[in-house]
Amino acid sequence: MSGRLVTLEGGEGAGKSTLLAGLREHFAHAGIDLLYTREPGGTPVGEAIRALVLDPMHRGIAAETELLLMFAARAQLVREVLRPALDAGRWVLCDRFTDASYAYQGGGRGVDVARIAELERLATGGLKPDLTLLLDLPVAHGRARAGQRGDADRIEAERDDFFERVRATYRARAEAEPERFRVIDAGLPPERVLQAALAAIDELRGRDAA
Ligand code: Z5A
Repeated sequence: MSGRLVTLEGGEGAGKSTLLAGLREHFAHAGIDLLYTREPGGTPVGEAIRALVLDPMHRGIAAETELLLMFAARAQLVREVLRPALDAGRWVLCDRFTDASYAYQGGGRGVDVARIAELERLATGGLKPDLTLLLDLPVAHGRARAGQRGDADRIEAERDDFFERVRATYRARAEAEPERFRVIDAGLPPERVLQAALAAIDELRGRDAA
């Protein structure tokens, strides 16, 4: 049986890294094998693209260039990591996937959605997550949290209205595909966010077992 792809999405300061650390600890403790990876990145080529695209030095990157770089990293990740793992029956937890391109490059930068859909077909060959956990948080709250971290990357240096459009796009996608998305209130304490994420993953595992 094919494995399952679970993705994590959210705006700035939503707490993805914190949740991921909790999930990793939980599954390691339970002896459950999961493959963890991230976007942009997850392969040597993808990590090189990540360093390039997030570098605050590259202020002049066009929206289309940014989009193509995200999908270049994704095409490599799908072929080198995701497909082989899923075909081998493994479960994969991926920190961001194609929804991020719709939210950031589509919603944030205003790139035409039809263009993004074309690239999605090319880069992923139609691979969709089985479950997407969307950590949702008002922009001001998320930015206040992220601000405490310092060292903003190139995209984090965008203005509030950019992140409002990112959030609205994520929420609209979740509303359009309620069977795939679980929206989690990222304003809850970390342990409650972890509980909600585990409940959604358990539900998917339960469906497989049935
Ligand atoms: N990007 C794109 O544009 N297009 C694409 O197609 C893809 C990506 C795939 C890198 O993403 C950038 O790439 C991202 C989108 C773009 N740019 N931006 N912005 P990333 O996922 O690697 O980076 P990130 O967005 O900064 O995620 P992160 O590192 O996981 O950060 P976070 O969500 O802010 O998580 P955190 O570090 O766990 O939390 C931030 C702070 O809040 C920290 O001090 C925590 O202790 C605190 N925190 C966390 N959870 C809680 C709760 N529940 N309560 C209170 N405080 C909390």
